[in-house]
Amino acid sequence: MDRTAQLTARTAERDIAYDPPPEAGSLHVRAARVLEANWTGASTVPSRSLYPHQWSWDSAFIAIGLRHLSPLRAQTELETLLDAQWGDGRVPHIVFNPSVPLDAYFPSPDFWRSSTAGRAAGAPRTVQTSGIVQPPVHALAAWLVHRADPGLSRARGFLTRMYPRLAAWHRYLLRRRDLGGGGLASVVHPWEQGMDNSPCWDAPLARVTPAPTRSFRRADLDHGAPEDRPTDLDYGRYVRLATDYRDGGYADGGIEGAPRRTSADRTGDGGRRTDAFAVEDPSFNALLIASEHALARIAGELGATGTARHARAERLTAALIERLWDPAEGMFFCRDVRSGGLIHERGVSGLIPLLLPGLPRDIAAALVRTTTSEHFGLGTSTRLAPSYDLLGESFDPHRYWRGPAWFNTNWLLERGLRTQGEHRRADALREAVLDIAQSSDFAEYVDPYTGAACGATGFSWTAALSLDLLHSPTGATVVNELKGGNRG
Ligand code: 9WN
Repeated sequence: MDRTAQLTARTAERDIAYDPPPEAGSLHVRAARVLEANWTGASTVPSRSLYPHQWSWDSAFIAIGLRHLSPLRAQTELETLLDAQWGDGRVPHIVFNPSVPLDAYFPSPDFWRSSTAGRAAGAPRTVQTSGIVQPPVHALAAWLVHRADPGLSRARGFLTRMYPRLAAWHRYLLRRRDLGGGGLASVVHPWEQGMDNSPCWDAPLARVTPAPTRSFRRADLDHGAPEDRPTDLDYGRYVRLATDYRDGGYADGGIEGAPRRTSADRTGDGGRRTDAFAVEDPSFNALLIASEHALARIAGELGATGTARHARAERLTAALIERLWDPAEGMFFCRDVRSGGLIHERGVSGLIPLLLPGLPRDIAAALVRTTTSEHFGLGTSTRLAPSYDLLGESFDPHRYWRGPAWFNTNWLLERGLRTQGEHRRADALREAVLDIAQSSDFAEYVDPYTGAACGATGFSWTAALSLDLLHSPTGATVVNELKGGNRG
């Protein structure tokens, strides 16, 4: 029996229904069907049409939902992803399925060439991956998955096997990606932050000379409406950045890495800059901090002390505030590491630090005000928070990450509002996620005013995170989960 067949058989044996069997047609049943349809035997694709491989932060969110259907499948999801980890600790943003045709998704494995271009960075030889990363939600997911069935987790040595890998992943981010020198991790490509086309990237991306449109073929437009997707100009820039990173052997220049060339370096191909894009993002770093708290809990479960990790998470929270908090605007902004300044675009990313247990009260209160202000309209003009400022010049209710509401960010905000004791607002947001996930047929994203579906339907994290909200007691907070306390 091959690995996939073994995993499928093991998973089938252990499928668990937590609650009394739900009625057919219920949210639980419909969400479970989406996840079943997108399951490949060892992991879950975000969408059968648009994203036919395994994506990193998608898998973490998917595992958080899957734990309510099958803790074994949830563990397997994370194990499959971390099996593709690179020697330098990075967890690649895509793990390619070799049975999917090359032209089904761009950029495909022959673009990234991980096993050759990534050799010096320790890319695996037997599995093809991308060379960039995505937000570190994995330790948080691993901890929540463990809590769903600690007996199974212990019997399988799940956390014992995950812990060193997750620790290496965080080490990579903190040592090799501290490009700004202030303690936070930088992203070197908009795809790394996960909110690919956010207006927050417009200024730093403007420095990047786009790859010619004729040099690549987009596969996303075969499945998605062009007006819902990034423009060709943005795609040209994404391709340029990824090509340059690959051609530099995916080398990083943090305190442990080889020195990176500065943005002034030229490659002599007509003005192309290397290393032009480096941004400290609030959501990416908040998720790293939440995951560092989770890693402390995992260490505790394994009989070690998590004190040093909790302390590091608190230090990172202080760095996040020092480098990215804008008290006048009442939210966090991205920092453009190359120009040195804050990027004054209001993206939903700047609200995600609500998730952090160590946030000072005044900052948490200001963030809640901004969430409900006319810029995001939560609970007034919108039921789900938009991905970008409703009043921003670049706002577009349908275009990728430039305004539509996404379910993963709204799940994070729901968890964040609860963490800050805002249960009434969190309850309303929970109801909205559950209603709109169903009415949109588990859309990838929706118009923030109407809830109309955009992008793909049957989207895995939409189904998974709805399941999580459906089954998590409303009184549970991430503080309890991350710093000790009741089960949530
Ligand atoms: C590039 C898979 C991914 C998500 C990202 C989302 C989108 C890919 C793309 O889809 O990105 O990674 O091709 O646009 O922006 O957050 O992980 O669902």
